[in-house]
Amino acid sequence: MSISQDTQVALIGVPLDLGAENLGVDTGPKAFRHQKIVEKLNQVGLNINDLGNISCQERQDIDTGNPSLRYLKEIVRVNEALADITRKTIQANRKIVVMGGDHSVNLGAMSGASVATQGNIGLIYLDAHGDMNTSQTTPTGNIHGMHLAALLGYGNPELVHIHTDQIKLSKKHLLHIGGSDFDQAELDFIKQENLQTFTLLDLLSQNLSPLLSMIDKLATSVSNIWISLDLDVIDRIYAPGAGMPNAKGLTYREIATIAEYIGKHCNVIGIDVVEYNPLQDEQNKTAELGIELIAKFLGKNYSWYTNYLVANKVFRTV
Ligand SMILES: [Mn+2]
Repeated sequence: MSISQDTQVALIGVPLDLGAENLGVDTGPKAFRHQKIVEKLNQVGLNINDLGNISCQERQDIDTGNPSLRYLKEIVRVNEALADITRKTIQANRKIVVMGGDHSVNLGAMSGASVATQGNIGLIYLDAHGDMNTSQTTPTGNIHGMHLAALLGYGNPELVHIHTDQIKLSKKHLLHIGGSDFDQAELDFIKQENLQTFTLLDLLSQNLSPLLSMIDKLATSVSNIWISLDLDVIDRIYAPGAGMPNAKGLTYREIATIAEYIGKHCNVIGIDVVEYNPLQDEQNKTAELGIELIAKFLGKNYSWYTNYLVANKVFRTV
């Protein structure tokens, strides 16, 4: 038996684009691997076990189904598979990183994590959008705008009941960060449910201090934290390869600082990084930033120096 200080982390790709209309996000996992996600995360002290991808059907091969819940059947099937893998990984005392795919993969990942931790879990959700519509309020029928409501117990029963019938996330244990484009129905839902949000306006008017207190409070009310990072929360200058590039997103300085703080103050057991669209990326910089933020959320330091070592094949010997 070998003794290792490294954190054991499973890595899984979910090349699903049926929850969105941004063609290209299905190639996210392949592009992350091309950018050497496994080697780079290993280099900073994470022991990565790449489990490969969950296979997803192509939209031209299946029916759209209900226009208010587009591609529901396949999205449910993929998320059931992801929930199962996520639950087993966490039950085996490993962490898990999920590469999307569109944001609807958060539903299966969080559902599996919630069951594995018996609901003792908080969700830190970084996104310019709310993703809190239901089939009644959705303007598009795209499920990547509904799964967060489903985790809280609202909306289509098949989405709410992924993996088990129980509600996966207590509303007290959600912290939504970076919102700037909520739909009216989402604003009403946030108010009605008294959900915790820290919007772009909060950030610009109050700086980071109130957010750090909110993170600390969440980290003391639950034992485990899941991170869901929609790359569109970051400004398009730094993350051009987001499904919906954002002209008023967080700066590198802001997102890197938030990720470092969370990594040092929370027990992060899993992360999904979603809506990465390599077709819109510039010199892979969005993928590179995604890899850096995963390392930071998991409490590791990640710098240009690490990249230098990898680029020059200076791997650590055990
Ligand atoms: Mn999203």
